[in-house]
Formats: sequence, structure tokens, C-alpha cells
Amino acid sequence: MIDLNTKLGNRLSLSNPILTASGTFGYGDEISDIVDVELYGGIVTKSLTLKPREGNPPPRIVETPSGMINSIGLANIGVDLFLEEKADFLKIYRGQVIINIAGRTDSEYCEILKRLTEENWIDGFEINVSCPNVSEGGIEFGTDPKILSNLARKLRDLTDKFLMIKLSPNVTDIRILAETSQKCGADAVSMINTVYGSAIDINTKKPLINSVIGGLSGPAIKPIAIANIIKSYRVIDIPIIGIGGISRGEDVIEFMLAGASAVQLGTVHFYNPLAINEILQFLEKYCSQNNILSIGDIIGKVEI
Ligand code: RRO
Repeated sequence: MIDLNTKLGNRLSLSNPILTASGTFGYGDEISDIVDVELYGGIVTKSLTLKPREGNPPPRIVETPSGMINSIGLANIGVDLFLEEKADFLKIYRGQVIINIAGRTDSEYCEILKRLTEENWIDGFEINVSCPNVSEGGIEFGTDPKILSNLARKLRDLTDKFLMIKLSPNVTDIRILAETSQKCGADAVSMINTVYGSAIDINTKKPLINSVIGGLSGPAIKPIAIANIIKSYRVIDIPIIGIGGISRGEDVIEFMLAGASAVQLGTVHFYNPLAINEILQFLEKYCSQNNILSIGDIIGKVEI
């Protein structure tokens, strides 16, 4: 038997290193007829804001070569409805429950965290400071180290639960934001959120996405994620959770060699929702063929 257990610092342990990526798995309940949600080490929910949000007008998703562009605009049910409608499902879920949080101001992020940290079935938080698609409460929290550290310190003071900061690749040097997250007491960073992207219909001459520019995800961005993880792994000691176009078991190994302690599956859910089954089988096979007893042994082992 291969040991797939994964410790993310002192506050969170996973039965395996595969999580869902925020925004691609709802709150876990709706997809549970199709996918065995218990196969994941944990669920990361769609970003929650204080109040419900309709999101951006359509079209807000378009397929592109080896990927897709989204401009959902933080559509979500808000904290109250989340607690009313989704808690029952998540309370009996056996994996870890990580709530992704977004806000327009520091106090909005804090208010959401304060309310949710009381709930004993919630295991941790992913702080979204990297949404590319909203005018307020998106990426501005994740591009300026001062703004990020103000927010991260306040959040750290409010919870003893696992706290991870989700970083954007749309910055000059992601390492500075990763180091800032560590200094402010984050337990982990996750990277990367989507990469700015756009696409145009050559017949209508119109952008294929209403907001013109959105966030590119899927295998197209995998090399960008790997590069950001390799760079960040060298400068921080807290775990990195890798995100960006993972669709196969081979990708998980590649992310872990680069320095990821765990990964999140995102865009693959839209075209192969059963990928988790194949990925777990591959990890077992790869580890036994390579005499790896514990999957954690390969973290950061890229030979440079
Ligand atoms: O909702 C979105 O448009 C969105 C978010 Br919150 C995010 O973090 N990343 C993304 O690509 N889209």
C-alpha cells in the first residue's frame, strides 16, 4: 500500500493530495451524483461573499485551445444561504472542507471568516486574493504586498483553522506575495489562479466573452503554474498547493516534483469529471513502480 496521506503544515491533513479547485465543483453537493466526492482529500468551495452575487452577464465561459476563459464574476449564493443550504451535505462529507472566501474590503473578508470559523465542520479557508473578473474585491488584494499583509494578518488573528492564500500569476513576481503570505502566518499558499486571457470571433469581430478579458485555465496554463511553483518553492517553507491545468496523474507528479505538497483539479471537471479515479490509480502505480513508499517523498525533488 502506498501512503497518500498529506500533511499541510500543522493544521490540516489530507487522506490524499488531491483537492477540488474553487469554482469548478460548486459546494460539492450538486456534482455528487456524478463524482464520488469522497475520493478527494478535500473540497474547496466556490468563493463565498457576504451577500449573494449574480456574477457577470453572459457569455462568461468560452473554450480556447487546451483551455477555457471564464468571467463568472464571483457568482455565488452568499454566506447565509450557504449555511442554510449546503451545511448538511458538507457536515457528513468525510474529506476536508475548505471554504474559499472573497470580499470587497478587509472587513468583508473578516466578517465572513468570523462567521464560518465558528462552524466545527469547516476545516479551513482559502483566501481568494486573485479573482481576475471583478472590479472590487479581486486581484487588488493579491498584487500589492502591503495590501495583502494587512488583510492576511487580520484574518490570521481571527482563526486557528487552516488558512491558505490563493495567489495570482498576473503579477511581476509571485514570490513576493508568497513570502508575504508566509510572514503573515498563512499555513499554505495555493497557486495559480487563472491567467488573463481573451478571444475574438473573427466574423462578428466581437470578443467571445462579455467582459472582453477573463481568466484562462486548463492545460494551456500548466507550464506557467509549474514555473511559478518552482520559483516559490525555493523561497518559502510553508506548503504550496498547485493548481493549473492538471488533468492526469502524470501532471500531479510533475506539480509535486516542482514543489507542490498537494494539488487542485479544476477545469478537467468540465470535460472529464471522473479524472480523480484515473489520477488516484496512476499515483499508486507510479509510486509502486518507483519504490516510493510515501507520495510526500517526491515534493520538490525536481533535479535542477
Ligand atoms: O468568479 C470568477 O470569475 C473567478 C474567480 Br472568483 C476566480 O478566482 N478566478 C477565476 O478565474 N474566475
